[in-house]
Amino acid sequence: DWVIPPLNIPENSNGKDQSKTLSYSITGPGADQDPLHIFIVQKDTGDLYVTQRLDREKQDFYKLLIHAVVEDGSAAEEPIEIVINVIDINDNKPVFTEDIFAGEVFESSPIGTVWMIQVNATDLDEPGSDNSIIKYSIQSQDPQKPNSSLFTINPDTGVITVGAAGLDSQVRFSKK
Ligand SMILES: [Ca+2]
Ligand SMILES: [Ca+2]
Repeated sequence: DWVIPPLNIPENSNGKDQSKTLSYSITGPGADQDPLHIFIVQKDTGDLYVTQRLDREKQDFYKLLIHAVVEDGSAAEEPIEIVINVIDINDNKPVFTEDIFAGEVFESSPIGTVWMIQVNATDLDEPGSDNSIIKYSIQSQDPQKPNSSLFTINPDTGVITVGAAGLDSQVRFSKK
């Protein structure tokens, strides 16, 4: 959505100017500069088109200048600057910063013991938006002895704690 400033037509205009054909063009990154031709404008109508899928994670806004020129070559109006914001959608999954987070915990550790492990993931979607909120949970535990939920993970911080008694050996923990 954008607002185009009003066009100025002098009073007492006999209308001759209005019969001239305007020719529209756009300049700037995304048009005639790298990345080329993401936006094109229809020369005679001024309709602006996007030619490909936009990726906010590559470029989150474009600033273009729209020029309107009378076809005899004289400038009709000052160029208009428009800013096109690319709205984020949730198209990136969180990715763990490590393939394996490994740690050690003493056997017989009491419930609530903070294991010296905090898993961490990042998400490329817009920071601070709902699209990049990360919640951690444990999907599975191997082996499932002496019970299947020896550990708990803080969904917000990724800190893993001992969630049940009965640790009797060194365990290894992966992202799965
Ligand atoms: Ca996301
Ligand atoms: Ca996104």
